[in-house]
Amino acid sequence: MEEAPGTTDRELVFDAFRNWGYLEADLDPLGFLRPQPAPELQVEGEFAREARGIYCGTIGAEFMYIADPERRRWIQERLEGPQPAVEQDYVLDQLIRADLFEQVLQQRYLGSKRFSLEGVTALIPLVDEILEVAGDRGAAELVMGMSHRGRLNVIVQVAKRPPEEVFAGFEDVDPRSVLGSGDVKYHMGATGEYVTRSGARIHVHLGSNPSHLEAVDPVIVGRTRAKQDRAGDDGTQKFLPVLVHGDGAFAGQGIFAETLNYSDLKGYTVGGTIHVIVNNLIGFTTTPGELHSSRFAAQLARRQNVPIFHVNGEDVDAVVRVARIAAEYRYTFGSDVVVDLIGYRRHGHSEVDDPTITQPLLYKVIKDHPPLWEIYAEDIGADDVQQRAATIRQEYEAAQQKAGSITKKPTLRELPAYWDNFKGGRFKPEYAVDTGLPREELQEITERLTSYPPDFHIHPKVKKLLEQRAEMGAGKRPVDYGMAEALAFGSLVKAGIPVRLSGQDTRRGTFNQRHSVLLDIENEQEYVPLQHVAADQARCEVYNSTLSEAGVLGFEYGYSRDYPEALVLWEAQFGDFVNVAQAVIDQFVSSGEDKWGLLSGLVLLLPHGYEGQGPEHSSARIERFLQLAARDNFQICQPSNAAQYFHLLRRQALRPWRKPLVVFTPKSMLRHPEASSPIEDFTHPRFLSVLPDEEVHDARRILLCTGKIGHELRLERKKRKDESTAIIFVEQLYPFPDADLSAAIEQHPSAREIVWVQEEPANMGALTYILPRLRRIAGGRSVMSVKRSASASPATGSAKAHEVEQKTLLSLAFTLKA
Ligand SMILES: Cc1ncc(C[n+]2csc(CCOP(=O)(O)OP(=O)(O)O)c2C)c(N)n1
Ligand SMILES: [Mg+2]
Repeated sequence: MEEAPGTTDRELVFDAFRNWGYLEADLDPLGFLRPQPAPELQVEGEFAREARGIYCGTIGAEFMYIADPERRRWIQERLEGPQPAVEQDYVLDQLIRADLFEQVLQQRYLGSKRFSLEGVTALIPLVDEILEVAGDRGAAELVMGMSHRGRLNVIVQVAKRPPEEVFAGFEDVDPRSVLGSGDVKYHMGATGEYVTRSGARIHVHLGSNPSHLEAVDPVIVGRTRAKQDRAGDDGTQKFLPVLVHGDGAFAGQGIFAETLNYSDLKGYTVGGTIHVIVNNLIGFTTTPGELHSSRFAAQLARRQNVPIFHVNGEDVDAVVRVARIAAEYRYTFGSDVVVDLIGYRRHGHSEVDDPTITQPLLYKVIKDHPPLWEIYAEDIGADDVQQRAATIRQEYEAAQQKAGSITKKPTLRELPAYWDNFKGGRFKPEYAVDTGLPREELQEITERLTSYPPDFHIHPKVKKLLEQRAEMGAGKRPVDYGMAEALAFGSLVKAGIPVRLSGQDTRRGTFNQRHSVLLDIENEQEYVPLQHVAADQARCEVYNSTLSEAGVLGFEYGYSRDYPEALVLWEAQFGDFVNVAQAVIDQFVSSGEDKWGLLSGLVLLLPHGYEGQGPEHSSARIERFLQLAARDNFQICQPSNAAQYFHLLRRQALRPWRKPLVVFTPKSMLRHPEASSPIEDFTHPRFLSVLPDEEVHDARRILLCTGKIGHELRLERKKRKDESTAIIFVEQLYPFPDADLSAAIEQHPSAREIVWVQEEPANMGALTYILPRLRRIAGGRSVMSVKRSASASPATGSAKAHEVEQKTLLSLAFTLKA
């Protein structure tokens, strides 16, 4: 008779449990998430008993989909081999501290939100064990991102801020320091030093974050990458990223999936991020069955070669073991890893929320459920636990008393020294720098940018492009945008300023304009001229990004936050797609300084312009950026020629003022002679925020515009043989160049009419921003505007309709009467 498979063959039985054991594991401390019987596991016998003990206990591991057998074997050995001892007394202390901290907050500040950790308190020993492993591996810093749940507790227990600082947040001391700015206490970042049991000192940095769940993920990973790049070869050992997620957010928010997707990519990897899901099996009032289509929120991570360790949050020793396995896995394989810490939520979503309305049965159980430290003390037979608890409670009470006498809002964090030389706040004239370069230097850089090794088989089209660029640099042909950008990057890396650019198809350039990476057509070997500008130059990196906006923009913003000396740029494929990243723009790029006092010099390159390519290939939504502009929070520019683009990029890197820069970049104008510049313009001192009209003197009518339409207006003027209309380009929309614009207008004392001309519909573009400002400086002249009619969609889908519209705009610009 044939034997039932699996009952005698140890490996077969074990494989069944390795594959499916997590389904029957005992993971929910309150028992609501019931084991799901797996047919493969309905086997008896000694091996089955043994395997069940390992794979269906309080740890449930999902890892058999990992393609690399060595990684699977490594995990198997860790789970099936002898288990390291846990220092239970030490862990008990952490649990008491974490829970009592919440309880003191609850008693002292009844009715305030704190998003208590109670129910998943094992997070604290979990992170402690990660730090223990990291310390052994030479970690210098834990870079951590997390949202609301348990954050205040983490600030005290992990980032080691004195508890009185957190209490002072509840007292809301010093409100005058943050009128109109600042952020709520559970969003502010914190830094401190953690000393592990074995004596390693690890800097802990918990990043500031917005309410928008998971939006901080790419930012933390980008920041970690910048820190690692600064550190050099052992950067991934020294800087360890840990992201703490809610179960609802982990499963639901796409920006996390985007972040996970680039974890193994050269331009974005950080040698593995440890993800911890603080899984209370609820999101606000919503149940797991409503939050995700999978059994576990964590299963989103299965799309990649990432192991998932579910663990019952009330078996604290198992939590500590899993933390060690996860951290060692990250350090061994340089991979992301997920720990799914399953517990419950003791109170409502926040403490002012009554959960018995939406989860009456669950909360009946929770009401009678003892705190974790009591359960653990009993498990390990600690007898002095009440005494220990009383002592710890007294410590917190004393800290709470102390908070009452704090009068200045505590900052909770220190900035790294590399921020010492950079400024935020309002622009000051002393920040201005010259950005022009002598002809000889431009020539020298051009030679480096247009040459390649003698045995390199270059594509004939690229060869021609480089020949043209050589002529541009030599002054024999006007310089186009692609070359202007290369000259800017080349001159910066030559001066020791690193350049990092990423975006979709950015290495070649969406419009075939960049060609930053040359490919040998016989063997696809790469040659990057920008990496061969000078012997002691800084890094120049250009990456094709994943097909993501929010995730990648978040990453580059994060990178810029920890590399202020570098020029960091993100490019949208078309500016139209930037709205996919709107939360990152609203919550970080435009408001990070206002909320958290944190600066960034990130550059956004957004191709913009009405060229008949339809509603989604026309507008980068200038109006949206202008609406966000206040208190010099960022710079919004549209350089209308190549030299202006060159000066603008150099200005961004060379000024000590660190402000995000939004650049509306051209498409059809990239190689257009009208927008190309003579090489002399690159020797001029600086970027001009307004381009006055050099051709027409004392005009009767002034057309004011920004970007491509200005060039079209010039052609139209030529066609009309008009000699009485001046065309002025506003190159910097924000901060608004009042003085420069006034001066450009004053050059035409006889002008009676100023017309703002834009391609965008009346409810878009710069119109509503510019008109009131223009009226202020118009000095009695009448101010009019020419634009497309207000429209729900940015542009027509018909190329012919576009042409008709565009013609009408140009004609009206010259004929409209007040
Ligand atoms: C992008 C976004 N959508 C909605 C919210 C509102 N919100 C705040 S917390 C929360 C529930 C979060 O659930 P989960 O991720 O499980 O975290 P938990 O609070 O349970 O720890 C929601 C919907 C938000 N903050 N961000
Ligand atoms: Mg939750």
